Amino acid sequence: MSNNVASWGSFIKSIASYSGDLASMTAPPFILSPVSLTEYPQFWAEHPDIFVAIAEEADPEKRILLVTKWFITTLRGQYASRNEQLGSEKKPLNPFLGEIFMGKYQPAAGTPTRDIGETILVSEQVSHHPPITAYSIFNDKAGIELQGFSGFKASFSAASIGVKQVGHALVYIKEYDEHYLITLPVLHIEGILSFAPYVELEGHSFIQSTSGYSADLSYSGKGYFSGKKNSFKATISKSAIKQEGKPLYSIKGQWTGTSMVKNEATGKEELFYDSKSTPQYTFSVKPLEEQHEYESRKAWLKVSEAIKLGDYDLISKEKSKIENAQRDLRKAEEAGKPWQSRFFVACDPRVNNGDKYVELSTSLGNKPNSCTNGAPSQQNWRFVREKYDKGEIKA
Ligand code: 0T9
Repeated sequence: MSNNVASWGSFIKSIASYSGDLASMTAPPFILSPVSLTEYPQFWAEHPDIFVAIAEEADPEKRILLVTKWFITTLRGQYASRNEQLGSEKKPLNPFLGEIFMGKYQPAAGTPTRDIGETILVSEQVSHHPPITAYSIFNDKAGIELQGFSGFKASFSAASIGVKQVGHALVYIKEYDEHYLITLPVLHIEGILSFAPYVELEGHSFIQSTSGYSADLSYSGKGYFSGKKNSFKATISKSAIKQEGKPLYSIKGQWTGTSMVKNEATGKEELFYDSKSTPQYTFSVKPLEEQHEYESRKAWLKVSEAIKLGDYDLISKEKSKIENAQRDLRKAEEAGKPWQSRFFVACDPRVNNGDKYVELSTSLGNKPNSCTNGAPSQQNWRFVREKYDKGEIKA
């Protein structure tokens, strides 16, 4: 541990004097995770049954409630799972350009579940500087699709790291030809001085639907409105823009615990979501020998093993191999064709990101999934389903 403490100290110092790319920063081995950031989109559908239930609901007012509930179910995995399972937040592997992670959600063995068909995840690193991961999760049986992209910008203060997320997520429901735009909350990392970093959410995020309904979510941690960590409040309203007057529903609780929903018209209150209710699904990827060399777990295998051994020299050695191969690829591309995403296209951003309201109908047009107008842009990515269907690499 004394070694760790020493390297943690210099790590903290390097954070304080930091100017550059957090993802590529060197951290002491005990804080390194053997998991790449391309894997993180899997948290978007840890509960595929709750995800597909959105498309099965005929009433748009209930659908916005279901979208909000599903969104809340994704937070624990995204932001608290490292802390809960490993004792602290961990620094993920910084994905290389073109890295892929894909798989399927399966009912856990022995759990009686209804047949919801296949839910598939396709995730790809579409940019290395800055790091951006694009993803899609779809279930054809239910006719529902999620797509989005994710990057982040970090800032530093004495005792914490602030992280502003870049990107957004879009849900599409085929039967109702309906879109939901989801913005991502700001987060910060606490516990740095006590060697146990963990994530807390702050500020607002929004869900806005072409049906006209919207949700306004706000987050706080210990010492704020509820005094409990991982707290949130949400209001659901019928208007798309800034919510005025009384909301239809209000929700409050902890995204790592339970939350309650109140019908503002009747005053009736009931359980909204209990995150500790047994997870029924597991995420599964193909066996390593069937994976493409760009698939995350295969590509990072040796680095991951070195991290698990805590062998710093081996970690650097194996990481360098990947980095050098990438450098050679980029060099070769300078002369010829630039690298192109396998499953996504860069396109003109028509969505404002950040914690502000976005008029979905005007900013996205009628076809948020089409990517026809505007020049390619690194700031917005769209999933191209045909590229997956016609491609060789399958989940
Ligand atoms: C998208 C999510 C994102 C990725 C992570 C900031 C962070 C990398 C990005 C934003 C997911 O949908 C949600 C959750 C957690 C975010 C990570 C938390 C974190 O600390 C890392 C950064 C790069 C670090 O690893 C910094 C080192 C830290 C563990 C020690 C101080």
